[in-house]
Amino acid sequence: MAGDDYEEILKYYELHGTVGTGGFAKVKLARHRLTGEKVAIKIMDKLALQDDLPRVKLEIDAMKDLSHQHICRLYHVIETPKKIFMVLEYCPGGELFDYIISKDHLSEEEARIFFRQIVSAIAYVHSQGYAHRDLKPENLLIDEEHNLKLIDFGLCAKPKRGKYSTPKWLSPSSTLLLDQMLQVDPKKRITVQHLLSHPWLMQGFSDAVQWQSKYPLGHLDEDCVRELSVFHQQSRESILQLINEWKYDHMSATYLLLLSKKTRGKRVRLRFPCLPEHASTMMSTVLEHSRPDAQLEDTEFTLSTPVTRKVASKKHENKENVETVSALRNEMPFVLPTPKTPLAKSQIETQVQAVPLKAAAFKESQFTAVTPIKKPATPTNADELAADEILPERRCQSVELDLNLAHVDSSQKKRKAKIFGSLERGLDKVITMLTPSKKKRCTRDCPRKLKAHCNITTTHLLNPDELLNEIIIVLSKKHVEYVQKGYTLKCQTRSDFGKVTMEFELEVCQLTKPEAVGIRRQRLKGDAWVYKRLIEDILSSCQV
Ligand code: 3I7
Repeated sequence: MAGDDYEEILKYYELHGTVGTGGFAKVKLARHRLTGEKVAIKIMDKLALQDDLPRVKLEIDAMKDLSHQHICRLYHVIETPKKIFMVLEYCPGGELFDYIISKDHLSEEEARIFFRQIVSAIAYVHSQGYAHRDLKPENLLIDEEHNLKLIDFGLCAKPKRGKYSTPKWLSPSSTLLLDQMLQVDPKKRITVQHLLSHPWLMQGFSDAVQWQSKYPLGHLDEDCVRELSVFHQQSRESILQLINEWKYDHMSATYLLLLSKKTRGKRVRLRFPCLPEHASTMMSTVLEHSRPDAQLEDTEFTLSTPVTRKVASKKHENKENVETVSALRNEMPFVLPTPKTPLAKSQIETQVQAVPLKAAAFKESQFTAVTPIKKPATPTNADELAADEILPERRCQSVELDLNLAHVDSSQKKRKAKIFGSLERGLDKVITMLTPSKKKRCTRDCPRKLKAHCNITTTHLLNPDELLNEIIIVLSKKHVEYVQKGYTLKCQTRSDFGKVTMEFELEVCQLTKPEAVGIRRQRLKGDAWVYKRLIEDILSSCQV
C-alpha cells in the first residue's frame, strides 16, 4: 500500500479482503469506523486508468445522481494524487451470476422477482437520463435482504446485445418476453415503460413494477441528523447544511450509513473513533454511562478463526479482554486426529474431524483446529471410535474448569463470564454438531458418480481417497471445522465468539464425462464473497 494514498481512506475505514479485481480497479470489503457498518470500496489507480479516467468520473457522477433500492449506493468518494476510492453499499450475497450458477438455473418465480427488480432499477436509471449499457448478472449484486443492486456504471458497451438460443425449459410467455427485449432494432424493442406491466412480470402480482425511488434524494432523516448534531456538537441547522452540500465526503458517508442502519432496524448511533489510549478510555467511560446498549456486532469478514486473530470486542471493553481470549486460545492447542478416509467398509462412516477425540486432550482444547497431521489414512473400527468418544460429563467438567478460572479478579469476572458464556454456547453447538450420530450411518463407501457441472471442480488426481485426505488437511490448516459423512465434508467457520459465519459442503465425486475425480461445492450460509475466496483458496491449496 502506498502510504500517502491510503492515509485518508484509513482514517475513516478499516480495510479487509479483496473481493474483486478488474483492469484498473480492485474492490475491497471494509468497515466504516464511526458506524461499524460494512461497505465495499472500489479502488482505482489513476495512472493505470489513463484514457479511462473520464469514464470513471462519469461513473461517479452517475452514481451521485442515483439513489434507488436496486442500485448499489455510493457513500463516499476520496481522490488522492494517485488513487480514486469509491465507498459503496455492501452486498454480502455476491454476484447474481454466481448465485445462478450455484443453483444451476432459477425457477421462473425467483427469476420473476429478480427481473422485476432489474426492470425497476433500469426504469429509474432511464428516468434520470442515464443508460447502464453493461447489464449482466456479474453486475447485479445480492444484498442482505436477497434484493438485487446494480453496480458498475460508466462502462460503455456497444449494443450487439444479435443471435441467441432459448433454453428448452422456458415457458412460451417468457420466450416471448425475451424476444421482445432482444430486438436489435430499437424501434421494435419493447420499451421499459411497457415492461413495467408486461404480462410475464404481472403473473402472480396485482401491481405493475414500482420503479419510483423509495429513497429520493433531498429528503433528510431527522434521527440521523440529530445523532450527527449531538456527535459533532453542532446545531441541527449547520448539520443539515453540511449534509445538503452532498460532497460525498465523510459527512455524506456517515449520514448515509446511519440511514442504512436505521432502515435495517438498528439504533441510529455513532461510535467514538480510535483515540490515543488515555483519551479512548475516558471516552469509553463516558459512552458506557450514556449508551450502555451501543455495541459492535461480532460479525466479521475474515475467512476463518485463526488462533492469533483478534476478537471483535464491544466498543467499551478494553484491549485486555481481547488479549485474554487470544491468550486462552493460544494456550489450548487443538489435538487433531489422523485424517480418516472411508477406505474400509467396516469403518463407521459419519466421522468427526478437526476435533479432539480423547477426553484428556479435550480438557485442554476449545474451538479451533490447529496443526493438521499429514498421515496416511488409518482404517478405524467402530469400537475404537466409541472408546474415544467424549463423555458428556467430561465435557461439562472441562467447561466448568475454564469458567472458574481462579486468577480472574472480580472486576473482570462479569466481562469474562460474558465471553465464556458465548464460548460455552459456541462449544455446545460444536459438541452437538460433532458428536457422531449412532443412528445415521452413511453406507456409502465409494464416491457418488456425478456429471460435470459448474459447481464441480475437476482434478488431476485419480484416487478419491487421496483427494479427500488432501482436502481434510487443507481444511484443518485453514481452521475450517468439518464433519465427514462418507465422501462429503460438511464444513463451517466461526467468528471468535463462536458464531457460525459460514457453512458449506465439499464432496469428492467421480465424474463420468470426462472420467475424473472432482470436488462438488455448495455454499449453505455466509457471505458469498468470503465463501468464494475461501473456496478458491482451498482448491488451490489442494493442488487440484
Ligand atoms: N463483478 C463484480 C465484482 C465485485 O465488484 C464490486 C463489488 C461491490 C461493489 C462494486 C463492485 C464493482 O464496481 N466492481 C468493479 C466494476 C468494474 C471494474 C472493476 C470492478 C460490492 C461488494 N460488496 N458490496 C458491494
